[in-house]
Amino acid sequence: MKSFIFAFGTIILLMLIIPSTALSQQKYNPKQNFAIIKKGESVKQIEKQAAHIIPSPNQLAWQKMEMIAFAHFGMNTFAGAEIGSGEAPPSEFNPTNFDPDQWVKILKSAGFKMLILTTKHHDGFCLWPSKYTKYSVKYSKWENGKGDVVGAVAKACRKYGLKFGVYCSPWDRHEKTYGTPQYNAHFRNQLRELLTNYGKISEVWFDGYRGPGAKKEVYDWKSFYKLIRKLQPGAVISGMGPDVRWVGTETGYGRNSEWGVVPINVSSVKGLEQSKSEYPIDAVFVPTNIMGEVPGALDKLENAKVIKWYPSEADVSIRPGWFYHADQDSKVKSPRELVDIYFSSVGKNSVLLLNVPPDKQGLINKHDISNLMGMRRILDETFKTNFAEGAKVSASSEKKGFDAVNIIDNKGTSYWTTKDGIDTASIIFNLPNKQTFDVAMLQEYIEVGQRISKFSLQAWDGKNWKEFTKGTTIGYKRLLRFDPVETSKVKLIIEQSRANPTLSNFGLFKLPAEMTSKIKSTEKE
Ligand code: FUL
Repeated sequence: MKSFIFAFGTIILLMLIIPSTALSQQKYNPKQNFAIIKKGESVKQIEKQAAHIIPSPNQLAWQKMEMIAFAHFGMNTFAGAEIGSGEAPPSEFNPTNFDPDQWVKILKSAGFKMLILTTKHHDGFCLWPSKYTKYSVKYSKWENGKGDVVGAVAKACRKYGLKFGVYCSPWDRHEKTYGTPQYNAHFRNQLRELLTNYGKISEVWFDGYRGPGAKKEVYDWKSFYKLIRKLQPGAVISGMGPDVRWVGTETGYGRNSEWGVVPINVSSVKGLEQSKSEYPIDAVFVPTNIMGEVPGALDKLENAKVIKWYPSEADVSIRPGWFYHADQDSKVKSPRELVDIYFSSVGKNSVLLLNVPPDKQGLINKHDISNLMGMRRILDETFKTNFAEGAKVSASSEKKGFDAVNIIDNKGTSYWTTKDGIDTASIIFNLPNKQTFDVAMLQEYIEVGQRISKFSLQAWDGKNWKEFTKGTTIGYKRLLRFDPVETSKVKLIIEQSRANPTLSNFGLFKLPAEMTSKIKSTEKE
């Protein structure tokens, strides 16, 4: 009995002393990644449920990358096409100076954390010597048919510490079985090669595009997902996959209100309810393009059958086309345009997927390099000093162990939140000195869900608080730009939140002069 009391006492003691942050590091349960909306549930209940849906570990790691590079490279690079017919002869593929180390070194120094390569675009030409087709690098002149672009790029990524992802187009204009039930097996065979022979793959990108007049093919998505989970359990499946959603434009510009949790289409709610799989969504997921305004808005959740953590990725090309064309060398997006895209994607709770297409030599072109480096320089300059660092922070409500000071401790692992049941708050940052800034950064602790839906920022002018910017959602990261503010005291007011709000990071920064001259209205907020 004594030992029982001792053991019981020890458990209670441990429960008291284990910091509550450790609770959030409990093992992830896939059921926390989605919710089934039951008939008769009130808006309030749905809102609370949505606020407690969390990202999977893969989704979280992916979100934290912030910037991913895309490389559209293939037959189109040589044929001068965007969507090849699948008839260009393999001999046309012949980069004269192919050097993926150059790509990776540049992309890494520009700030990208992963590179996704178009291993096969719509024309069906494979950048690896696939056993299942004669339309590949193996039948080209390049390296006498002994070369493997996928292998070389994967190797370069590993060498310089970049993650590697694969784009493999389901729509295949060359493959004869396309449009018949046999195609699914063919596609799986090709996927299996990609997922087995090239080390760790961190993202598999499924394009939903199929051109006008194309043959119809009923893709067996479920079987593709199953294969990926088995061979590459660390990969997120994007686009037509259940882990990462396409933001809905190809401009790199995300929405002002972007939620991690949105409605999804499923083939069977019952199937989902009863699933014991580690990936319950996969078997019922119906891929759909999610476009239009605020897909995670409450009225949309209310009418949904299933809602899920399904974060957005904003893809865009640095050039007008996805593939390299010499006549677009003068149309490469400028550093300032790229920075604007960064603020409008990463700064709006999306991950940026920027396409930098290698040229006919097999190199990233000098025009692209120069503008990428220009973008990096502006971003480094902007974020080099956080004026909120060292501030005294006080919050209107603070849960024990989740103090307001956590917001500026520069650790992504700690966060502030309010006492239970309190969904609004104000936080005052007393800056060490009077400062001038025109950028604010806010980050929620999305490990426990996304909650904040309305906030504003005010500055103390010596007599009164004056609002200088406001917003709706925050999510993983929200960046706001505004006219310069000079103050030593800033107040953040969280006006609405779906549950107790959290913040893991806050920053105030100043844009360099080259970004603020003749600022366009779209470049504010
Ligand atoms: C689209 C494709 O049709 C484009 O060629 C490009 O690959 C882009 C990323 O996705 O749907």
